[in-house]
Amino acid sequence: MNCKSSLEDWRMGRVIADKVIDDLKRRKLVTKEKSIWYSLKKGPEFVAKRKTLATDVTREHLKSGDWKDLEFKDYNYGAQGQPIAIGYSQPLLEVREAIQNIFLEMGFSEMPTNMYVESSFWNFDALFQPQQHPARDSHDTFFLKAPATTTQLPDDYLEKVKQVHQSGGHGSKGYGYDWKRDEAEKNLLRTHTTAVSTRMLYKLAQEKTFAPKRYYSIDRVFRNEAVDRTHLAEFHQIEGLICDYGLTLGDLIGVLEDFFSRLGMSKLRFKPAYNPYTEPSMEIFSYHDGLKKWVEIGNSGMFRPEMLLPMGLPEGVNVIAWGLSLERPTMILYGIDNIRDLFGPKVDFNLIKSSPICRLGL
Ligand code: FB9
Repeated sequence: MNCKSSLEDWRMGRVIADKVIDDLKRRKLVTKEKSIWYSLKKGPEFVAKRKTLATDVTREHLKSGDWKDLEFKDYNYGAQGQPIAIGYSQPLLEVREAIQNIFLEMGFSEMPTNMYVESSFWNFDALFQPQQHPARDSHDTFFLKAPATTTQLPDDYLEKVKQVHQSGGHGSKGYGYDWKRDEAEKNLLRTHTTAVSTRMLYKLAQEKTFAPKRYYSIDRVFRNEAVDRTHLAEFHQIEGLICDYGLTLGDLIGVLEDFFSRLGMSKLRFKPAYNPYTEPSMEIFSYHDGLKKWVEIGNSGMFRPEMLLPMGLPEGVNVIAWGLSLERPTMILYGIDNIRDLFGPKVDFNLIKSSPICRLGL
């Protein structure tokens, strides 16, 4: 079959065998081209001049009276309303409010945490944290260049703190090192809101008659730490403390069970831990059904007598306290994997807009 006759066939619209086409293609005499054709024809609604459907009865329509022969567009009851420009609360503030309400329901009052800059004295020394403790060097702590030091430390109390560090007292032998005032006067960005707890307990000790107290704080703390998926150089610390006669470790465990059950965490485990300012100390773990694992949810302990007695708190008064972060529960509750998506310059606003109301304890 020669190509002239087959092309003729094609022109006449006769079917050409595939084999022939393949042959012609192999000899590059023809190429296959796909073309799509549409035929347009009038639809049922076709009109020469489209009538615009009115969507509103306007003043002009009423005045001109032409509203009588207007055709109105059907109501689209499914139409979304204009998005209302409302504010959105940062997930962190949502969870902060929920946890604040738990503290208030449990009879706690908030400590004033509006001072990010603190002296080493209230942040470390008053907590019986020795001056050569690793957390006190610039690898872990942001020290201030200006004002580099503070001048407002209560001298008599400072003397007592010096004594207890150098030679102990109240049954403690202290650390036996040469305590330096200028080290305590160094200003820093507070590394924990426990610095505020110290100030509040000292103030409480100055009152004529001792009254039991329940305090809480939720605010920013700063640590010169390596930034990673769950850690930034600053985070929000949540802290609770109860100050009263004869408080025991059992009371601490009891109040932790109560507090965390209101956060929806019931199965708790406690692991002995160490903090310079509490003895005994415990890390707190909770079994998280969603994550199917035990999660470390905080730290806790009983403030040492070497911290409380120099303040002037009466013998027999104990202080139980615990702490956790605000970012960790918020990340888990909102399913946020990287802390930088939750806090800081890289937060994606749509996450804030799309984040549902925080429901704790469910
Ligand atoms: O928040 C932490 N974990 C956490 C808390 C809640 C949570 O909720 C989920 C919804 C279910 C999940 C996780 N942590 C404390 C534990 C860890 O994340 C830990 O690795 C990191 N910690 C921070 C400090 O990091 C350097 C969290 C932060 C922390 C640790 C200790 C304290 C406060 C914050 C404290 C304290 C304390 C101890 C004794 C007396 C007074 C205060």
